[in-house]
Amino acid sequence: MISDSNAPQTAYAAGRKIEFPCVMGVVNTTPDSFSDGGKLYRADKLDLDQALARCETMVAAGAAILDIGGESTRPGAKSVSVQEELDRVVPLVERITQNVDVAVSLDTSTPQVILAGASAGAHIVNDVRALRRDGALAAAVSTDLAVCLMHMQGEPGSMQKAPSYDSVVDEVALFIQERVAVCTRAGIDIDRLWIDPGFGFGKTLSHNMKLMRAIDRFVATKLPVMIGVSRKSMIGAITGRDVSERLAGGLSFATWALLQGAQIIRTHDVAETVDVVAVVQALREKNG
Ligand code: PT1
Repeated sequence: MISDSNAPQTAYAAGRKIEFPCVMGVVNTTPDSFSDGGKLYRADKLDLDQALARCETMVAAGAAILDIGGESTRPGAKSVSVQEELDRVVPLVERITQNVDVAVSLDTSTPQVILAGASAGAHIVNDVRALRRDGALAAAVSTDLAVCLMHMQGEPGSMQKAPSYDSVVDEVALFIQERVAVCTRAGIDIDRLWIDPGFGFGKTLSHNMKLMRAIDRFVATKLPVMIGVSRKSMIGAITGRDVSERLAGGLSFATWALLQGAQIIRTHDVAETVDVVAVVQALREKNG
């Protein structure tokens, strides 16, 4: 029942050791995030002090990684200019790496953000487009960042209009396998690669549930598996809850994913998810 996988228990990201399983805290620098849009804004500008305070709270709560995003990728989100994304992400990454002991992830598809973020001390690039944007692969190759390759069908603006698969698990697994091959051929060491089935990215509830039931198949690749379901509409579709009331649903999915061997849980609710990780790890202790 509790999978005894030999999936990796640690990874190195830009020289920083990360122990699995772990929690990645979501830090949105966008004014239009689906769950906490604009809370870090004052007079239409990202408040860096307030953003850093949010980061420190998440690290105190046990986040091993902070995911810094300057482009909303929720369903229907609008794209941003490169300059706007740079302005939102890079100063905050600098502040974090200079002040907080935590791994920093760039939630971006933009080559300029990958390069500037790496220079600012980031450790991971988390790309919902799996380095398919022009120049992104070359940018990642030129750094020593770990790379999370996520599956998405379509683009955020339209991806939920008509998601369609013959076999969603096979197709997502094949896509990830192909992107892993592209990355390793381009010179990214396999030890730098993480994978994510991309919950809610061009998927119906049924697609999401099929993927969730098959997490062990992604774990079997031996690459660290990341799961992001925090506050998403798939929880709302099951529980009937509004976005502010989806904590228990998200923790339930996190528990399931961890028991299947998932390594990284991406969440807005760090303290609660850290407790879930602790309980699952306690269940795994054979001598306890
Ligand atoms: C994710 C993820 C992400 N999710 C990774 N990065 C988002 N690696 C941003 C909804 O249905 O799962 N993995 N970066 C946020 N995206 C969404 C998607 C937010 C769907 C909300 C929904 O409500």
